[in-house]
Order: sequence, then C-alpha cells, then structure tokens
Amino acid sequence: MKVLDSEFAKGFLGMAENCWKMGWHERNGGNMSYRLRPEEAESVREDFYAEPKPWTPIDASIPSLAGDFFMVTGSGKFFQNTLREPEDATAIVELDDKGENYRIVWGLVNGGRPTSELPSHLLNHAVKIEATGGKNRVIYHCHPANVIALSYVLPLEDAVWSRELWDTMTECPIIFPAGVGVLEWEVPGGRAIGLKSCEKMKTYDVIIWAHHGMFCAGESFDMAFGLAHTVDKAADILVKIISMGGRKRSISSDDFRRLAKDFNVDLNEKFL
Ligand code: 2HA
Ligand code: ZN
Repeated sequence: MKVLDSEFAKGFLGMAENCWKMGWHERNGGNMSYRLRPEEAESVREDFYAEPKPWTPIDASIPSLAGDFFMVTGSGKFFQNTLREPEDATAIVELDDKGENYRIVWGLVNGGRPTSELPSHLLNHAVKIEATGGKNRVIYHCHPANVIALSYVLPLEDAVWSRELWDTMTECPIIFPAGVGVLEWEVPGGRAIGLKSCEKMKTYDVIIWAHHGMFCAGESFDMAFGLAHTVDKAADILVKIISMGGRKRSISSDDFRRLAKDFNVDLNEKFL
C-alpha cells in the first residue's frame, strides 16, 4: 500500500490540518511525530525508498526504540502545507538496532531533515511507552498564543498551572487529571529541552515550554489533539478571567474530589 493511502498517514495529516486551522502553527512553528505499529510499517514498506537515506545520529541513545518507525514533520516545513504536499513536508524515519541513528525511508522528497525537535520527540516517546505500557503513539508540539501569554504572567510552577487550568472549565481535571508540567525557558531543539521534558512526561501528558509553547503526548491523534485543544481553551478562559480582574469564585478542592470520584479519574492530590 502507498503511505498516503494508510489510515495512520491520513490521521497524521488530518491532525496537522486541524492544528494549522487552530492557529497554533505560524510559519514553520511546531512539530509532530507518530510511532507506527509494526503491522502499519509492514503494510507500506513497498512504498519506501529502494535506497533509504544515510544513517544520521539522533544525538541520543534510545535502545527501547530500536527498529521502530516514526512518521514526523520536516524541519522548516509549514503545517499549512502538510496536507497539500505531504511527501515534501513529512517523512517516515527508521531507527537502527541501537536506537542511536535514524534514516529517512519515505518522504521529504525535496530534501531536508526531520523536525529540529526530533531528539525531544524520540526521548519522550520512550518515556511515554514506559508510562503507558506501550499505548502512547503521538508526541506533538505547538505554539498556542494563550499558553505562551500566560507563561509571562503565571509563576512557572506545575502546581500553580495545574490548579489554575483545572479551575477554568469543569471537564479539565477529567481530561488532564495529572495536571500539567511547566519548564522554564530553554533553547529549542536540543537534548536539554528533550531531557527536561522527559522528567515531566513521567508524570504529565502536557508540558508547558515557557515563552515557547506546549508539548504533549497521546495514545491517538484524537487524544493528542483533544488534549492540546482542551489546554489551549482553558488557557484562553484563564486569560479572560485575569483580564476581567481575576476570579471572584472558584471550584473548591472538595468539588474537584467529588468530580474525580464520579468520573473515576485519579486526580493529582498534590494540587488540591
Ligand atoms: O519551528 O517549533 O520548537 C519548530 C519549532 C521548534
Ligand atoms: Zn516550537
């Protein structure tokens, strides 16, 4: 089968288009990766390059991902164009048997490299595989304005962000019951931001990169998109609350506990 006829590629490109429409991807901002199931990789293998591109160091050693295939956005590519020119804007990469090098086996037909955040993506895939018993498949990064604006105003603390965002919309604690992690400003694209994100990804599915954007994980495209959408909407409401002069009332800790009980979610007690 052709890669572009596969359900996973349709899911990837559909999510990229939705994310573009949300306004989270100015110019070449943001990136996305999807870990293929072995049978998905097998089903499109006939469409791979007869001569894959050369092996390239990942800048990290991730043995748990050895031999895995990932669909990724390309460095410098615009989300706006992914659906129109997927073979130019995205790639499938294969990892070697040590999890130290990758090679392009499909896509980026006009040259180029996978996303500059590839080390962050792969390191965090490894953490999330461990945390979810292999269920996590998507890692996604975007630049939503409300989240970025709040990172100039709120203290950069997990507890403050988690509680403030939960208390914008009743369903937030059900959708991100662990809360959100927050990283101080860091240079994009390197090992440092990747490794610091990994520490947070052990606990959270969403990380705020201060003055930069959001980094999140999901078991499917719908789950990753839905999570980013919910956090962005909560941040939008919080900006409005702060702009209107601040909270006049709140959802109480006991109310959050009642919600968690009824919806059977494991709410992070540290933030109550
Ligand atoms: O431009 O968003 O973080 C791509 C990015 C890097
Ligand atoms: Zn970015």
